[in-house]
Amino acid sequence: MAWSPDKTVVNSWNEWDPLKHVIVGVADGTCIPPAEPASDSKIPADSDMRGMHGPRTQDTVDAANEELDNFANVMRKRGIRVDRPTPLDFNQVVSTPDFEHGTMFGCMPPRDVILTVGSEMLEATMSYRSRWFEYLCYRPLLQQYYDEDPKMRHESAPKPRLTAESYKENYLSDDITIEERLAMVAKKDFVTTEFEPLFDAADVLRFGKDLVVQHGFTTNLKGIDWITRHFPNHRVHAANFPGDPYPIHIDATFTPIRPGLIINNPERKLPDEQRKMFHDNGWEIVDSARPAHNSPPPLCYSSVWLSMNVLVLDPKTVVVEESETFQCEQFDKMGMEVVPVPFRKAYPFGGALHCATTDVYREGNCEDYFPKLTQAGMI
Ligand code: DAV
Repeated sequence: MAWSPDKTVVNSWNEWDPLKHVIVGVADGTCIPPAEPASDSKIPADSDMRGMHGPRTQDTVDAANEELDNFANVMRKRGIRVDRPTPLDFNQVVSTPDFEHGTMFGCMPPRDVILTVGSEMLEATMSYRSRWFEYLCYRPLLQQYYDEDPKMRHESAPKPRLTAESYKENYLSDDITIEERLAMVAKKDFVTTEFEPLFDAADVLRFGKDLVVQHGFTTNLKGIDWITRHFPNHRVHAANFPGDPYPIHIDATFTPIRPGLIINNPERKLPDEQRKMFHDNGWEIVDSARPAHNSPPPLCYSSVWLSMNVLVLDPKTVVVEESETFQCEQFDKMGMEVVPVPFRKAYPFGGALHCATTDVYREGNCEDYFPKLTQAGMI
């Protein structure tokens, strides 16, 4: 049966099949939360984010919303249904029986929170105290999809306690060198402990029957184990990118473009031994183009590699930030139609085009793109 925009169907198995229905975040009320155990190790010591907290200024919110609205409209003009979350008052204390934290964050990056696998939309545990209640912004939409699509599965991963037991004490001091930091990351020594399952949805990439999950600052091994048990019909693979000093989310590091083709951040290469699964099954992993900028915009959590945080609309079409000329050029040479949109003013609110979206419906079914693979696990 053909998909139509008036009928809600939740279905998305990968990162590239033709996109028909998507959620795009909003910037309203976004706060910079105060420091917490999970965040300090992820913000470089020389970042302008250090010591900052509180609501972002209205002029920056308006500028980000203008770019988010334009992005949504570009997709609507292409026939894609776009829904938006409902922001909360983020400038309020987050309080559970286990902890209290100064403010919430925002709801610009739905990709971090909601993982769509087939007909299921799963609320991730998250790993920051400030983001504990962020799923509430998506509840109106998820409840609507649940009511409208009898096959939709609305799931929520166990909410973590996020007490001191979930974080290593004094994990990093600011005076360690970048080499020391890289050595720790290469040893998979991350800020979170293995006390309880933790994962952000943006650490997961969907390849049909296979899910590739980054083990890093925002997802621990227990989180990957939880995902593995939760999706018994999938093969779940843990991946690491040792060159990344701040391994938070996989989507500025490893970006599948279409079956058989992935761009990989040249500073965060997938180690040789983890490439086997791709090479054995005819996948090509190419270095992504360099970012066009030397630094992220002011008060931005992410690195310049948001250049490769693109949204694939179908295997021949990709939305790219318009000033990322090298990335646009690389896709152009690959024979893709490049849809440029301005987005740098939205970056500080939670990332780029992949971060700012989450799939509701892509055409296609659950395929096996790695037929020679016999076993899941560490790739
Ligand atoms: O390179 O800063 C950003 C990922 C956002 N979801 C980076 C990772």
